[in-house]
Amino acid sequence: MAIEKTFIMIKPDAVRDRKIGEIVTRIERSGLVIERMEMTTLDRPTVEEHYAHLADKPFFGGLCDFMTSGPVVKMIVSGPSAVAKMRTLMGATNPLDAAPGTIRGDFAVDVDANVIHGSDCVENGEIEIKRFFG
Ligand code: RTP
Repeated sequence: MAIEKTFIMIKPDAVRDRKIGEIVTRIERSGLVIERMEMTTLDRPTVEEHYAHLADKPFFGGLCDFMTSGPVVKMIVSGPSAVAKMRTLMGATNPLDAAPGTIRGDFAVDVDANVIHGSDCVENGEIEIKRFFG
């Protein structure tokens, strides 16, 4: 299995709800490696760029408000098939569809505030790591 890097972000709702520790524990327990981790508050242009593929959606403004509403924890996570492994750990985008035992299944109830972001492919992971870590 190829060793990959993926970009992970604990969103402002989970930071506010003091879930950082539990989420980090799940990532480490999975066998993946946290290579970098930093708490920061995102600026709006960076969030708008990150979610540019959703710019025409009615929820885009609210999504950008939410993502800039407080600190996030950004990470570079690596390991065998790290992109898919993290997507499995995270669960479905909509917490109503996320299985119990997944991060969103256990900690999120609303698609507008769904606790965690993870890159959807290796190429986007590279772009996102550059965008958020420079
Ligand atoms: P993410 O980027 O946060 O990991 O989410 P994703 O790839 O699983 O899903 P994406 O389609 O890129 O959506 C990004 C974020 O937009 C919010 N969303 N809200 N109200 C809605 O119907 C809706 N749909 C998507 C979610 O917060 C989602 O994580």
